[in-house]
Amino acid sequence: MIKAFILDLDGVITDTADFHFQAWKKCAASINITLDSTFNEQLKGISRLESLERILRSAGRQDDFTAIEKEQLANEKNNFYKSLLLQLTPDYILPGIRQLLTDIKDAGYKLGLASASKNAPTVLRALEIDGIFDGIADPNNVTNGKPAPDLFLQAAAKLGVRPVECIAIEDAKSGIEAINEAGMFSVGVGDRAFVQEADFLTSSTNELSLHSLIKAWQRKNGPE
Ligand code: B16
Ligand code: MG
Repeated sequence: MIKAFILDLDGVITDTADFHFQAWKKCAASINITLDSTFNEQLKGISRLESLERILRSAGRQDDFTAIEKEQLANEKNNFYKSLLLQLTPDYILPGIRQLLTDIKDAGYKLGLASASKNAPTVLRALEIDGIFDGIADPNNVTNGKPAPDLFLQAAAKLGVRPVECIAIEDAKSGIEAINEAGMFSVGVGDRAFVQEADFLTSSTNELSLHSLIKAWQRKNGPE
C-alpha cells in the first residue's frame, strides 16, 4: 500500500542545480580548474565536500590542498551559492510540482523530503512551501550521502512509514541508486541517460501527476 511520497529538492521541486553549477564553476576557476556541464551531472545529489573532491580528482589535484583549505573552498562555494539563492521566489517551483504536492496532501498521503542540501530549509522557505512537509531528512545527520540510501530511509522513518510504502522521486543517478537501495519505488525525472535505473521514467516534472505515479506503482506491485 502506498503511504508516502518522498521528493528530492534540487532538480525535482526547483531548479537550483544551475545555481550549484555556477557556484562550483566560480570556485573551481579560483584554483584554475574549468568545469563543464557534462561533468556537472556527476555532482547532482552529491554532498558539498564530496563534490569538491570529485572536482579536484577530475583535474588530478586531489592532493594539492589540506583538509582546512578544502573546507575553505567549500565555504566559498556555499557563500556564492547562498547569494544566488536570494533571487529565489515561488516562481522557481518547477512545472507541475505545486499541483503534485497539493494532490499528495489532499489525498491524505504523507509527504517527505530527501535532499542532500544543507541549504534545503532556506530553499523551501524561499519557495514558500516549508510548511507542507511531514518529514524532512537532515543531511547533517546521516552517515552516508547519496547514492547510499540513508537520506531516503531517514525521511521514511520520520514519516513513520516503511520503505516499501514509499514512492520517491529523483533527477540524479546517485539519487535513483539511493532510492532503489532503500527498497522504495523509484521515479526518475529528466534525461533518460541519468535515471534509467528508475522503476518509472518521466522526461519532465510536468508529467508527474499523482494519478500517473499511482498507476506506475500498481503496474509493478499490483492493485493496492
Ligand atoms: P549544499 P539534492 C544536492 O541537492 C544537489 O543536487 C547537489 O548539487 C549539492 O552539492 C548537494 O545538494 C549539497 O548541497 O551544498 O547546499 O549542502 O539534489 O539532493 O536536493
Ligand atoms: Mg536532485
